[in-house]
Amino acid sequence: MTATTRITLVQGDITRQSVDAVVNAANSSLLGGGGVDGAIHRRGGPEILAECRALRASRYGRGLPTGQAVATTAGDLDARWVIHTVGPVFDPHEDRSELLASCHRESLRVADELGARTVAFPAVSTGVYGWPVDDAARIAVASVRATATAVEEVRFVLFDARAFRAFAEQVH
Ligand code: AR6
Repeated sequence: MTATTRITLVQGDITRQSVDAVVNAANSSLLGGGGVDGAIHRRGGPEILAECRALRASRYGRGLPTGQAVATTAGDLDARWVIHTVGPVFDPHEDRSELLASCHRESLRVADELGARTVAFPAVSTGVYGWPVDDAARIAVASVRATATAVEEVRFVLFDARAFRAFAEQVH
């Protein structure tokens, strides 16, 4: 982040946020799934999936690699773009934290390319992908702090109180 970047925290539903860009905790297929991915596609409507399919057909025939990020329209969400990133599956036997940091760095890089000034992130990898939320919060916040970006607000939107507390520990 830079001197003009603020990190804010909200407990709630990321699909209800008014921001320039919403980050999606996607999978490599870019074709949807459960969790926050399912919620974004449900509320955002079919335009998002249509652009994801086009990305698979053009740039990402083998899928979006873990740790990378790519943008589509935000469809019916109150946002301009969805930035899809693929978090690593947690593995207690292998340190994949650099890939989780990369998700945040790359999402902010894409946000800068788009000119997004407010970006909402979910707690990437902490659901289906099994990452312990305290550790994920530490990595996510450190990665944002270490990334030079023109984004003015990085808003972590945490679904439950447990995740909110984990992020609050890191930010305050
Ligand atoms: N708003 C904010 N956070 C949410 C919402 C929401 N509407 N819904 C869930 N969360 P997950 P992952 C939280 O499983 O672990 C998908 O099937 C949730 O409580 O969505 O990165 C993809 O297609 C958790 O804290 O993402 C992939 O296959 C966090 O979002 C896979 O899951 C992330 O949980 C990705 O797994």
